[in-house]
Amino acid sequence: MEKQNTHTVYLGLGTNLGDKEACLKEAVEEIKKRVGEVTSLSAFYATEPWGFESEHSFLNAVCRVSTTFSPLEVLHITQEIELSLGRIKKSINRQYSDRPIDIDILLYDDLHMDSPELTIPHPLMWERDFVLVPLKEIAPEIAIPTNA
Ligand code: PH2
Ligand code: MG
Ligand code: MG
Repeated sequence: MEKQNTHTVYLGLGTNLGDKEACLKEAVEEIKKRVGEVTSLSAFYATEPWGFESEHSFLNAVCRVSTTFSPLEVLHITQEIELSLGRIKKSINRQYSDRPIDIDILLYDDLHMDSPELTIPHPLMWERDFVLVPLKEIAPEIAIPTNA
């Protein structure tokens, strides 16, 4: 069979409800089963809520995945994983709320795309230490754009 093209995607994971460590581990297991091989996973970082107020602190991580799926396919699969792990509300217009799991596509190869459904690179990633610190741990070669 012809080998399908594989792509490198970085996913940001975050949770601030329930058993956060179990949630992140479960999300990574589902990503392995449904998105592709997880070739790197950062440590889990305890972080304060960014961009909204909450009494619940976060646990964040970043993983690198080798996938044959397109960006929109990855989006839809990760949204299904969020739902299966109990995510009910989606953030709209940066109105954030507590959540058992959030999986965000940060980077997909060198792709830049901007559609109503999905923007890559993630438009806020360069402002967020809860993304940049774990990303730097697993991919120190990725440079932060100076005009981001
Ligand atoms: N996610 C947000 C908004 N704020 N803060 C932290 N610490 N971690 C997150 O994952 C996070 C956030 C939107 O998805
Ligand atoms: Mg998010
Ligand atoms: Mg999200």
